[in-house]
Amino acid sequence: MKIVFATKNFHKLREVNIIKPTWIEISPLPDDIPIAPESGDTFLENAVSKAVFYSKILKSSVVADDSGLVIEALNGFPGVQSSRFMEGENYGRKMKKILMMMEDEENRKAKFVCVAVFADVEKGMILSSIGEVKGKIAQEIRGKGGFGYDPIFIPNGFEKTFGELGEEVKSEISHRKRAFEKLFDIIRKLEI
Ligand code: ITT
Repeated sequence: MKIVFATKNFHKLREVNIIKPTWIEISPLPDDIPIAPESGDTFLENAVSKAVFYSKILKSSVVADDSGLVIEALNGFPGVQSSRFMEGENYGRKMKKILMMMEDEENRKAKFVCVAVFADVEKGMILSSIGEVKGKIAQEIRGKGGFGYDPIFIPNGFEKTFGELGEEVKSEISHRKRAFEKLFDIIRKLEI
């Protein structure tokens, strides 16, 4: 089955290509396509918005992902704002800022959340699935692997950050793996 992964983030595309089962063929968005609106307050609203927007334009089956880092002591921040927080700045600066905000904080609990959505406007279908990985915020930036906030996130059961653990471990336990595994399973069972 052919599905377009509606993302402008090539790291996500790479990760989903590792996660996906062999019966699914993922293709990227064409380069010259407009950017979908992302004005919702929730991961679900934004993921649905992206998937429906691109399925309508491309007239095909599309998956999209809206995801982010949710920090308990910061009331869920940066959450759905993960990408837009300090927009234009690099992730080194964004992570430093988060570590400063967490400086005297003993509660370092955090999780990565991913909502994966399948949409096919012509078939009138939307399916969604959520995946989470719980962990904590490190005391400093560690590792060069992954992307985004990976170098400050330590998943439960490990001492290293996602930035240090590398894509083999991340692709087994990540929020994205959990969300897309369930989503692909539903798609298979429904025989779309
Ligand atoms: P698309 O909307 O085009 O898919 P995006 O990067 O803007 O790309 P989001 O709006 O879903 O995607 O924002 C997700 C942000 O959350 C992402 O840019 C990272 O900052 C963070 N994030 C999500 N998943 C992550 C992961 O696996 N590792 C590190 N950071 C992650």
